[in-house]
Amino acid sequence: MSLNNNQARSLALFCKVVDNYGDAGICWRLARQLHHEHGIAVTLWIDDLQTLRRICPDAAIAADVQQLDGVTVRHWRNQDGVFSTADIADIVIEFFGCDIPPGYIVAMAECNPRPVWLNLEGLSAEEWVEGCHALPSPHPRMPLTKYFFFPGFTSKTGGLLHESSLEAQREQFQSDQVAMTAFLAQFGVTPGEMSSLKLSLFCYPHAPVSALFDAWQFGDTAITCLVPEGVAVEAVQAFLGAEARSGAAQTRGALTVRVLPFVPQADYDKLLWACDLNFVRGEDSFVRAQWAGKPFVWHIYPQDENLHHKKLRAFLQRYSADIESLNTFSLRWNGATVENESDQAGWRELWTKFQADMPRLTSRSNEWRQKMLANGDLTSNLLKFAASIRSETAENEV
Ligand code: TRH
Repeated sequence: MSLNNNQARSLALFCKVVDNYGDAGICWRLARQLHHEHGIAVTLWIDDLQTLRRICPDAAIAADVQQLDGVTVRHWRNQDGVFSTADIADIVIEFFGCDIPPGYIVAMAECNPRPVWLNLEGLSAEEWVEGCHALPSPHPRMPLTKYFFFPGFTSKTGGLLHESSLEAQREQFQSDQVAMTAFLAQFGVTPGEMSSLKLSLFCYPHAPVSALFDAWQFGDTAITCLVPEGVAVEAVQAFLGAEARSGAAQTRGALTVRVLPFVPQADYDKLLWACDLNFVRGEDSFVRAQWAGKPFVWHIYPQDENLHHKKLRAFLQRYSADIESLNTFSLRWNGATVENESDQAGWRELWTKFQADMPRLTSRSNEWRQKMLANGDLTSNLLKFAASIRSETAENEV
């Protein structure tokens, strides 16, 4: 942990939860890392404490201000017009372009030196991201400049969130069969299921889960599919013939489906590490799957006019241009058209090809992880960028 003169000491992170868990999940992860690894005093302003509580069970849902794991968490409601320069952090981040309170911006403009103001954007593998990363956007009226900070997959972007101890924790867990078995056993996974092909499933409701369940059920590989509560509810209920409550399980043919509780964030990593294949979605679980060293399939967050299909293709182009089985499977999983696929293969065929490529996909996952690690982690990259803006500002003021 090192603090030089241009290193910020405080940071405010504003998070509006649009839907689901990713907004809270990413901000909570970033806030903790800023504090634990860089000694920054972090205030997380978040408008939805219920959602935060799903991923961080210690969060109180009725507290205006609370200390959680070293982070000050403030319930962001309508606290406008109540800010003075003393309230302003050295770095101010608006997550996914959420509008921070106008009164806070006015107080930012009155600070000397002014804070570094960043808009932390969503993750995309598209090429334009490199050109937009770190671009300044001067405020139309006030003496303030906001900078765009993009996560990404190349050294010309902000990189991906990755805690410094993650590699060691994963390696230790994955080399400890007893720990992995005990972890899964707490969810009711039996010794027989332990030796089957273990999958975790996290996707949006429109994924063709029932069709894939059919392929697995009538296939010849024993499969255990672990589904957190609330995920793919219709398909899971249809398979179980019962409510998709945590603890429910059913075996039909070669497939066992088991419903897990929605686990705290740190345990979600362990779930990814313990499974042989992970289905992930959105942004944060997608990134965590990339660190897990296991094959994964991404269900991307849907956008208007199928913009997400473009983003999915951009990722696949970077990740697996040469692995057709994964590309076809992923495109079909996301409802995107597959070029050159004359007759639409059924899920049984898609799965057979995918499964045959699993060793190759495992190697790809490990190569990719090394490549991503070489870009540096997002939190350190963000602080380096903020320090460069602070030193520029200081020079201009001399
Ligand atoms: O939940 P998501 O779909 O979240 C988001 C939001 O929809 C957001 O608006 C959108 O912008 C973004 O996706 C792209 O998927 P994501 O990003 O994977 O976030 C899930 C979080 O929940 C992640 O931090 C992991 C965590 N999680 C747990 O802590 N326990 C669990 O059991 C599971 C399944 C997930």
